[in-house]
Amino acid sequence: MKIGVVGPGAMGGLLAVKLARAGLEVRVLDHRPERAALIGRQGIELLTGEEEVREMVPVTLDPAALGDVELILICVKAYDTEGVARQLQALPSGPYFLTLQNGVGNVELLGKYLPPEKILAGITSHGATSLGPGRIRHAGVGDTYIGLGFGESSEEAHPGLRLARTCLAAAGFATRIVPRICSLIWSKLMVNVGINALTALTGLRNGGLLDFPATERIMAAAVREAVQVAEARGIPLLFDNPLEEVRKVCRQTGPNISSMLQDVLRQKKTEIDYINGAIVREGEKLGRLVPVNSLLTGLVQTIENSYEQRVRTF
Ligand code: KPL
Repeated sequence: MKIGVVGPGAMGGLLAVKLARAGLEVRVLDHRPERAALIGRQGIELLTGEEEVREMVPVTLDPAALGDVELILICVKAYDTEGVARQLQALPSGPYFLTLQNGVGNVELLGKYLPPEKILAGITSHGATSLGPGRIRHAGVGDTYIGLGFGESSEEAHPGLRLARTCLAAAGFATRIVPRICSLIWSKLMVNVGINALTALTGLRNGGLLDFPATERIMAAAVREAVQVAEARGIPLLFDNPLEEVRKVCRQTGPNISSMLQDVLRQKKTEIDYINGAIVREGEKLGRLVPVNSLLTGLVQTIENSYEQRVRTF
């Protein structure tokens, strides 16, 4: 089976290695020439506990090289989704596309350019940390859920969902097909709303957020606003108590450096606009004030736009 992986960052790199080791024919598409050249020379190194493996995977900068794959895993940051979708729209083979990205809005962006019936979406709680270009730590095993990007289906018989589940299972990602992926994407959004911006602003690891009453209060307020927006939109969440779920993830991933804090530490753009920023946009559409999410969004946006100007020492 031929599989494309777009974006060999933490999650994409992890999946590329796992799929290749399971015997699937993997092709990786990158947009960063230096990283692609490095991976082409050295492969991708994956650290799991004490174990270290290196897998040579073909990497390309040319989307046309994915012309004959059956499934493409979209693993880029949310702000690159639209560019990738535009590049992939010309592929002749009509593959399925599966997004496993953070945040909301990715399915809709893919749907602007790619056939909606070919778009699959999912969430995973596998943890992956980028240790540098082509070097990834598998930081934790978790559940993975997939469903149709558009519409609802519990169809175990859906060929795209079955194909995606088979591939992910081969990679060691135990995967369940669910009828309404939108609920899951929003449920994961609650976790990211409660953790990512706060860790990026405070520099704390996920677990550290629970050590301080002030961060706990802000987390509770941000999640409350997000839950109200989900309710107003009629999106049922998986958890009876979303804040307790966020706290649970903080405990379970205590030593983890959230993806947004990793971005800020590397002075990169973050996914704030697709996480807390998405709550702000949805709140505006509904005529609801979400002041805590607005504040968190504004502060992280300021950081990501001012790396050059920031005072480090004096
Ligand atoms: O998804 C994550 C992220 O860092 O983006 C969490 C669940 C917060 C784990 O760190």
